[in-house]
Amino acid sequence: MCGIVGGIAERSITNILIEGLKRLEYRGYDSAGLALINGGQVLRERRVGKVANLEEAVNESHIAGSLGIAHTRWATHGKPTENNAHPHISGDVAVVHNGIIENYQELKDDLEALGYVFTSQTDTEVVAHLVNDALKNTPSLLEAVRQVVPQLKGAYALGIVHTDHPNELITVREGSPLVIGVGIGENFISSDQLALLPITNRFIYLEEGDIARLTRTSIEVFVDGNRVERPVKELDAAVSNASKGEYKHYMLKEIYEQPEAIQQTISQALNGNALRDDFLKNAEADFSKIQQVQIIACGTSYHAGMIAKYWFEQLINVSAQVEIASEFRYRSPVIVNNTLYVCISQSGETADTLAALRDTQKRAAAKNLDIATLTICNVATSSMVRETDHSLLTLAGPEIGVASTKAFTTQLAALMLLILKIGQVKNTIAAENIETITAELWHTPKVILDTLQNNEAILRLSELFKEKQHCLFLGRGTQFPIALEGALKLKEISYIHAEGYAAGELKHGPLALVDNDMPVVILAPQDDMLDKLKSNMEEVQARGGELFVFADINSGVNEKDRQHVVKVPSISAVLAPIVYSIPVQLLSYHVAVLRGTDVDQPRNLAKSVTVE
Ligand code: HGA
Repeated sequence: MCGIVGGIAERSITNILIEGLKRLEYRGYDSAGLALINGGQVLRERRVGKVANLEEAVNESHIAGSLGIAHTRWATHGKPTENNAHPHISGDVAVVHNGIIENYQELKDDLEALGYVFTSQTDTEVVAHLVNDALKNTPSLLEAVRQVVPQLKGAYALGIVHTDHPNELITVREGSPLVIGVGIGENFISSDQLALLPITNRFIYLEEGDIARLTRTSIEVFVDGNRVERPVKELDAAVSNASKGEYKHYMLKEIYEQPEAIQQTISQALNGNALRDDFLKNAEADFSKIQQVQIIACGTSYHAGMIAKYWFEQLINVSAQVEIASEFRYRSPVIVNNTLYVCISQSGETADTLAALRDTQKRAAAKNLDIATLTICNVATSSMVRETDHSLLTLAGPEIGVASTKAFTTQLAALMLLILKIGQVKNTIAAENIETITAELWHTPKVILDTLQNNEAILRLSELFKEKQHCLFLGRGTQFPIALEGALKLKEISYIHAEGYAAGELKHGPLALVDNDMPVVILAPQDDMLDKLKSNMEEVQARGGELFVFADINSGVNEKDRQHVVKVPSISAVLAPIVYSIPVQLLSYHVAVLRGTDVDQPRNLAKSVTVE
């Protein structure tokens, strides 16, 4: 998604802006630009493609300035061209924008009637012209922005500067993330604090509807024209720890970080083989009341939610539903009393999930319903954490690769902890079952480490995949969502068309696709469904399909003609989905590397999906 960086300082901030944009590259983007205010002029450079292209242009033009805004664009309105790249300028105003102005066409028609000429196809450009126009009525840039904001429909974060206002940077947060980085004699804005970590660890997290005015030495935040105080929070040093180290890609590093990440996640909740007394203590009253659970999530997080549905019902006898947030938010769902709504999102900013949450809260309030909300995410300071009653952090550390790996497996670990806690509060799980599962959770990092030993074997299998056009992933029970996740990973980073299916569904359609050229990946842990799964494998082989099986060492599934087997260390059936995520991640990773794709920043995708 688009990234914004801006700042006002005593020194030239050109390099800070470029460095900030580079740190936002993980979000995915198609073009980049920056504008600096210097000597009563807007100095602007924009380039299609990587931030490196912009950096080259800036190095050539030597533009400098102590006030400026910069942007990485992920196009929603208008192609990824230089003209559509931000910042957009109208007169002496320059604007960067993250989000969508939904009523831009109407506003554009009005502005054109007033004589404003548009040089891009973006929705963003209307903001620049509107601010320019509002400045006819007021000398104050802040006031002009305040007049424009009520005219904008949609979700947006903005950074705005003006040549005649060299001592201020105006920013707006309305539905898209934005933080202020607090410095000494300098202040900054960004859509992700990660961009500003080299300069500060002190942040103000703006709230929806906030407009802020930054000078070199002050930060004023306004809501409806009134000054409000927003606390400055100091960030944990651990958050700043994001570099590739010895690994070729962030994704590979993050795959290998999973044992530690899971250990971190479970350590916050467990004391030996018991849940800590203080774990989700404040949620106990809510948990005792709830009758059912509704999980809302997108993409990989949705797959984590699907697995949790099996677990909720099988382990603690609590009914659970899971739905894709972009559907849930628009289908007028019936909000049910005594339901726990669980949002799952790596960033805690996923636009659809956040909107579904807000819509649920609104509907519940309108009917006076008693519901509880809980977030599972990786960012303690995120909007979702702030806006739900309870939260559970995945403690995976920053995840930079667009294809989620450690965020997914730590979500699974966190969901299991949540389920055990709810079961304990509601007394629907026996104490010895909690003990058994927690003991297995502690053991999971070691099993993942052993599973990672298969890296070379999986690399060899990837060679057989690299020329393929299509692929099927099959699993049963909690391996069905892993099949979906495996297919998603392969699609995302290798661009091979892949489908995940519940293996029992094979004969209801997808079997028609199977031929000599169709690789079929099978997830075969040691569980009650293994024999049924073996029959599904026979069905594939009988039609000439080539099997790639990730199978428990004791499963009795062995190599044979057109059946490749990677043996996975034993793990309890219940936690097997966590472990079987690893081979599908490695397979996708190696296939993508062999195909020469941009593994960490696959085409057309963004890390944290903060627009619809
Ligand atoms: N709508 C704007 C900004 C897009 C954006 O925020 N993407 O994440 C544009 O298309 O330029």
